[in-house]
This record gives sequence, C-alpha cells and structure tokens, in this order.
Amino acid sequence: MAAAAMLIEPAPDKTLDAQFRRDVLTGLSQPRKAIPARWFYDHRGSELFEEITALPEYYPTRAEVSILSQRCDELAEAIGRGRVVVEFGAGSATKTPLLIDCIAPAAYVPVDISGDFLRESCAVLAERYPNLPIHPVEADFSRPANIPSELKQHSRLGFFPGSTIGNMDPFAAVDLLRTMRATLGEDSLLLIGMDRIKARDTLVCAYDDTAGVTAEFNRNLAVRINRELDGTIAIEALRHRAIWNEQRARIEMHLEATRDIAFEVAGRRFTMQAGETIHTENSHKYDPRSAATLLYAGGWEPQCTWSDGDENFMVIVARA
Ligand code: AVI
Repeated sequence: MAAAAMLIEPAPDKTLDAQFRRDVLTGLSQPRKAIPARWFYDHRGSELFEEITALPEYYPTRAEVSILSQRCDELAEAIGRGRVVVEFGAGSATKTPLLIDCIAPAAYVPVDISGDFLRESCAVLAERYPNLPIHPVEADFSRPANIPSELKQHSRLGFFPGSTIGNMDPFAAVDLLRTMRATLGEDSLLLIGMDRIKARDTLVCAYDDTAGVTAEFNRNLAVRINRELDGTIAIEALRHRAIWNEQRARIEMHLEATRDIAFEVAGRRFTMQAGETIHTENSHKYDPRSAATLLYAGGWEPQCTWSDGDENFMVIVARA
C-alpha cells in the first residue's frame, strides 16, 4: 500500500453484536415486525449481494457502471483532478477504479465499519495503483469521521455509489448527507448514485429474480438470527416478498410467514400468523426532482446529473 495503511478508529465487534441483538429483539416486538436492512450483510449476505449485482434482472450496478465509464470526460470536468476521494463504504473492485482512472485523485480514503472488507479492497487497489496514497479509515460512516490530517490541504470528493442512500428512509438519508458534509468540509463535492423511479414490473423483478438469489439474501437474515442469537425460526416457513410501494416510491422486501409459527430468539418467544411479515428492507427510488430535494435538505447543491441510456439510474455531482 502506498501510504499509511494503518486503520484508525477500530469498530468494537462486541458493540456490533449488541446492536444486532437489540435491533432484532426490538424489531420483532413491534406490532409490525421490522429489522434494519444493514443486518443483511454478514459474510454470506455479502456474497449473495455480489451475486445479485450480476443478475440479469438487477439493472442498478450495470447502469451505474455504464454511466461512470461512458461519462468519464464529463465527470472529470465537473470534479477536476487532484481531489482526495473519500468513499463511504469499502470500494467495489468495479466502480472505484473507474472513478480513479477518470479524476486522478491525490489520495483515496475508504471509510467502512468492516476492517476485513477495508483490508481486502485496499489490497486490490494498492496493487492496481501503486502510486496512489491509500488511507483506510475503519469507522461507521453514519458518524462524522476524521480524515487523516496530512490530507487536510486537498479538497475532497465524497463517493457514495450503488444507491445505498435508497436503503435509508428520507429522514435518515438527510441526516447521513449532513454527516457526510461535516466529514468532507467546505469546498467539497459529492458523487452519489441513485436508482430512478420506473415501471413497477422492472422494479419488482429486480428484487424478486427468477433464480431466487434475492429470496435467499432475504431469508439469510433469519439464518443469521438463528445462528448468532440462538434463534429457532423455521426458515422454510418464510416466503420472500418484494412489493412496490407507489406512494412512498420504494421497493419493500418482507419475509412472510406461510403458516402460523412460533419461535425463540435470544431466549425471548415470538409468534407470527400466516401472512404476517417481517419488513426487512426499503429501497427508495428517486427522480431528478426528488433527488435534488433530498440533496438540498442534506446540505448539497446538485451540479450535474447523468442517467444511463434506459434512464434506470442517475449519478449526481453535488457541491457543499
Ligand atoms: C445495497 N442496496 C443498494 C441494494 C438495493 O438495491 O437496495 C440492496 C438489495 N436488496 C435487494 N437487492 C439488492
């Protein structure tokens, strides 16, 4: 790795375990059961998500990659060269190099709560870009993070691809955008990917693929609960559901009980009636106007927006 490979602000695993336990127990105790989507991503969940990104029905990854690769010159003009790129989440092997090739950053700072993913993605990038200073920061990017002081003189570009912002409800998304602004500081830019509103069938198929990978991804949350929290959930009694909520412009994923079930989690007893669901994910979709409103509320002024040829996905550059 070209520069400081030290990880700062290590995330305490015990705290994560406790948060998982609390979120699951609280979520299952509500009249409408719901568990935050962040808990999908254990090792198996991350593998399944990688598989999802290659599915024929799941267009967002391909669409975003096509924008980043085909609009390189325009991106370079909008962003300029020599910024420090701060990526929120460990970089993906496909998207981060596209950006680096395009804007020749002064340094790359991935911020991720998982030290393992950080190490993996930094090792891959360090091999590909031996002269690029890489400064991984092991931290929860929903809290203000410290950018290494030796990089303070450079302007920053926040990079938040993948429409991950869509997995937050609009209030949480605004909070996150404000936190990113605080981390990045004055004179910074943000390059963000957002999935666009489109025909219901296209959306539902993207989240309910024929190979059943998204169904397995969804059910893996219950598998994780059984393994990590001494759960006794009958996995085969949970059906994957993907529903387009038109009013809220979001895809909802649920695990629906196909029969009455009772189970224990961490010593507590829960029941579900046939047809009752655990709400496991929201994936909000935007159009250019609602995206701009969200960005303004989060302290960012949109400068340029690019969509892929099918208008499935947007990449936006916004200014602090
Ligand atoms: C990570 N996130 C942007 C994905 C999405 O499209 O909301 C997660 C996902 N859930 C099911 N398929 C993909």
